[in-house]
Amino acid sequence: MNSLQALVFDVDGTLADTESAHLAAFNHAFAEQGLDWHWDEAMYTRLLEISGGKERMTHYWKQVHPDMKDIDGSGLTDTIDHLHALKTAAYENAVQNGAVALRPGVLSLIQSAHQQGLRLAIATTTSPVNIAVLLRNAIGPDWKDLFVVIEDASTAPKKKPHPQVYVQTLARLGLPSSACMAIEDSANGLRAAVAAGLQTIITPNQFTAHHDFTGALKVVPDLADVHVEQLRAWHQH
Ligand code: XBP
Ligand code: MG
Repeated sequence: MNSLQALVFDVDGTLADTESAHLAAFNHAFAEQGLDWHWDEAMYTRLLEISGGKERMTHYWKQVHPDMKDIDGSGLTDTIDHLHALKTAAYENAVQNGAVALRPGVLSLIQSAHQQGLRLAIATTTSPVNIAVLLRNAIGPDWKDLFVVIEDASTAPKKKPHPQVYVQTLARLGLPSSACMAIEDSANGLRAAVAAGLQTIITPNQFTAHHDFTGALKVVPDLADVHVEQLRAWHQH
């Protein structure tokens, strides 16, 4: 029973290098709202230590503009919600127009794992629309047929490194953590998956290469040469 039965994929930074597109969308939303906020890559690399776009913007607001109580009369929460809606629309538009491609090896691993009967799940802190636009574009309109469980910001409000999204994914899979493996890109993601008892493969990217991946089962540059057989061999049960 403890042989490998399921793969649980993170989205941003793992399925695709999406964070540059997220960064552009945040800046677009700030400009659209008439704010003089602008996040550069160095700042965004630090801000990515906060999972969740709304949480990230709230953190920035409180850290950098603590004196600013609200914008055009609506309070902090309403303003953040409005900014996040603008950002998500901008991100969706960019991905729809081809701004992001899946990382090397991701599609072939998903397809071969599915063909070999492994159950596939998604455990992410991003918003559902972001998953849909990415995978509809990359896989096609029936992309959801490949995943038996999807847990995201709408179902798991406690963001990584909190393990909630992985704990809920395992519960819905109906499998022990020992029969599953997580694939992640960041320290927050690794901590969340390990806290839920999952062996975790890390594929770093430009925003997370400097992170501490202690506790990872393996750290590999990408999934280009990682096939199901390799994951089964690495899986310690
Ligand atoms: C990465 C995140 C998300 C994205 C932005 O999610 O932390 O917040 O940076 O997306 P993942 P939202 O768990 O897939 O690595 O603005 O929708 O949060
Ligand atoms: Mg990620």
